[in-house]
Amino acid sequence: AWTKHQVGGFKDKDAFESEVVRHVETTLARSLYNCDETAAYSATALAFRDRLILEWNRTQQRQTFSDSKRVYYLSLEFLMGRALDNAMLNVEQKDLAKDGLAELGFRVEDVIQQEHDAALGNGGLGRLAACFLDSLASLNYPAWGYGLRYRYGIFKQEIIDGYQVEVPDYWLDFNPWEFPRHDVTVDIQFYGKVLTETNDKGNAISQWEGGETVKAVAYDVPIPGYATPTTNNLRLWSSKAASGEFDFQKFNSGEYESSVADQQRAETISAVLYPNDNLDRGKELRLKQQYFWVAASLYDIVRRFKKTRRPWREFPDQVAIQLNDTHPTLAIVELQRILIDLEGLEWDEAWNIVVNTFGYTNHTVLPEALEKWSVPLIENLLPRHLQIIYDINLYFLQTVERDFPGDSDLLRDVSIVEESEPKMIRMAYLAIVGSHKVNGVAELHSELIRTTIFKDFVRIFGPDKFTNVTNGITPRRWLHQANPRLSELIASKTGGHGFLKDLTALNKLELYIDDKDFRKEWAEIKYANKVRLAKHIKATTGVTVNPAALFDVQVKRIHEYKRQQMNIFGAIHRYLELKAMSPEQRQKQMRRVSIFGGKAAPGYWMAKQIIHLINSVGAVVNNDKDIGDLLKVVFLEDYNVSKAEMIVPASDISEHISTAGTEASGTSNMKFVLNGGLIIGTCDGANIEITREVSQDNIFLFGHLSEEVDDLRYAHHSGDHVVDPKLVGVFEEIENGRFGNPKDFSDLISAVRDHGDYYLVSDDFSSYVDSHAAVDEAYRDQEGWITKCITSVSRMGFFSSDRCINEYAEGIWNVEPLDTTKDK
Ligand code: 26V
Repeated sequence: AWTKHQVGGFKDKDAFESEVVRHVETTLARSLYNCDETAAYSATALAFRDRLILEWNRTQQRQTFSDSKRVYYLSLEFLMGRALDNAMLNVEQKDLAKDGLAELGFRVEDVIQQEHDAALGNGGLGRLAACFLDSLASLNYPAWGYGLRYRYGIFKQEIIDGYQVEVPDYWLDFNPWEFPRHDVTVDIQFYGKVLTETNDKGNAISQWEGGETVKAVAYDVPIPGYATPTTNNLRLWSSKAASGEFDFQKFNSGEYESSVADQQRAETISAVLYPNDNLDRGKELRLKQQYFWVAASLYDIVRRFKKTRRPWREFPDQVAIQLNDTHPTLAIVELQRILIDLEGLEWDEAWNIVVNTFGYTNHTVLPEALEKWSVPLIENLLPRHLQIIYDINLYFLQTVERDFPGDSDLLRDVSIVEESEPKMIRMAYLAIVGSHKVNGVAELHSELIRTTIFKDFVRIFGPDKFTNVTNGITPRRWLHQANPRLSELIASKTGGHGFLKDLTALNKLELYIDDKDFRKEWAEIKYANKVRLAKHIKATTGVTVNPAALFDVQVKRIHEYKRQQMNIFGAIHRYLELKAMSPEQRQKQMRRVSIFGGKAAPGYWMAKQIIHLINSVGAVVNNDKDIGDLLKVVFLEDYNVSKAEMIVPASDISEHISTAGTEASGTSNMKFVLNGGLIIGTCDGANIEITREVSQDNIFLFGHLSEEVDDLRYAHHSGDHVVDPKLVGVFEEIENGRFGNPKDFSDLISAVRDHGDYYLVSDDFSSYVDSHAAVDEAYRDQEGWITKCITSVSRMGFFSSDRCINEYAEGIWNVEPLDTTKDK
């Protein structure tokens, strides 16, 4: 039988140490005497990387020889965070590394902190992809991720005078986790024209002659599974100029500058991650990114399939491709093009293969986030693809006309081509038509897409094509790594670390709910996590917060639909109430720290105003002698994955307060509860399923339901829209200049008061305030609170991304894990 890390691990601490020393002295060319923490990090990372890559090799061999079906997860974003801690924990050798580093004079925690986050994503969608890679490897699925190797990840956020300032995130100076594969390249075409000829059978044969070629170079990132030899691959494509005679000629004929310019233009494709989340702006460079990445990935997948020498009809038995939102939808068109133009298959046979290969996951219902590309743009950049899209649409609309004769409204509504000026290609519709399964990411969201934005497609394809796979999170990073003490405490009560592989084992904790020592240690761990966060707050903002106060956290991308504005209005309301009290009354109140974090898209004016208001309120409240510890308001700069690992375990209550029906799932809600924090939230996304699991008694729900939203919005425009009186009081104080120049915040107020309050801030405000009062009362009873927390954690097993990946594997991909115990 296998010892778990026969290949990947170090024999012992000394073996690890000598590898670190070797890397310091040779790879880094430094002496041990001037080895600082940065060098210690580099050498440790290189030492672990060396071991991982041996396992990576064996995994690839095993998967190739077993000839099993592979999953390809196509995502424009992988929000990975740091890799070293995760690698150490997944190969179960962090203790050994800790001891080894200690002998060399370093603390493992300090060494880990040296690593730059791999921040190739915006928020939930990118982090979900990262959790999925961890689960796929941990469950031994043969799976690859495909993405783009951005030179700049999501920008770094600085807060200067209360305003967000964006700083570029150049992260590739030293990245030990990637392996350039200069031998794995694909030439990608753009522009050009389509040549159509008629062959001897009288069939039209189309060939695309590109006008411009860019080279895709593969960079591989090993993805270690937890406590398993499986190490999967994440392949990221980087763009560079296709060096050919053309360049060479230019160069020799003295056009040095223009040949350099060509190179830079090519490299621009993978230069930067688009920082919008939930907003589609239809920029040509973004379309170029999408096709570049999709074409390179498909070439790679097809090349691998061809090596098996199977007939094309077996492609879907070997390959499952999952589309993470519509961003990779061109893959559907590209595979059809490969099959008909390059491989000579008939349209119907090819299309059957395509549909059986792809699955599409929708992550949002917000109309402004649904991708559409203008026909002239596609026609220019990808002329052959536009023809194929028109043909896909034609055949699709023919089946609709056959099944629903004479329904011209339906034909117009479901057409992949929107008849606007200019015409637009609706990418979600193309993804639905080209996939065999479409899923939403939480029950409510999946129900909403079936009954609203995609309802016509349910009529056409039947209900079975549309399914739900509720999101999950990896307990390795979001419990074991982020909260090591809690992980150990849970292990001590549940019979070891098995819960990290089967999270439902958490239910054993319910047996200890009355165990005094257990409860005491539980409370101590939460307190210690709060102390650590309090130190970070002090060091980064200068604000002193009391770790005994209730920590109330909202960290996520800043967006009106997520309603950080309602949270800060609530904090202002709390402040005004405290100010109005007598000192005696005040002393009876609960202490609060209101903690915010998150990035605004650089062009999102309202989101930036929200950040400015939070900081302006903090500046007043935090320096008010009447208030002291009773209320602090802090904004944490540059929220990212590694900060989340510190913030999440320190929360008492976290806010998931989107307008009902707008947050597809949310995943941080799961992370907070798993770490022993409670939630205040709306009946939206996965909050609903969290409630089902932990029970109504252990969550603070408020606000209108998604069924009510349309009517409320309609009523707002009927003239008699009244703003909640408490909120009126808040607006008055802002407009009095209590928090600085009121003009800076006037758009936030008028969105609610004068422009229809689209996100229902006023409608939900009083129940939000009441719900916070209930939180205070519950927190006053510390024993009752701890009971709620332990009970909730014990019931969170469902939200492991392992459960989620198993559902995709069975219901969408039809793939099975590989038995890793069979190889010698
Ligand atoms: C859309 C677009 C539109 C084009 C420009 C750039 C861009 C970048 C990202 C997106 C994706 C928006 C969808 C999204 O992030 N959805 C989030 O997905 C999470 C994982 O399923 C889910 O938990 C969140 O509720 C959902 O908002």
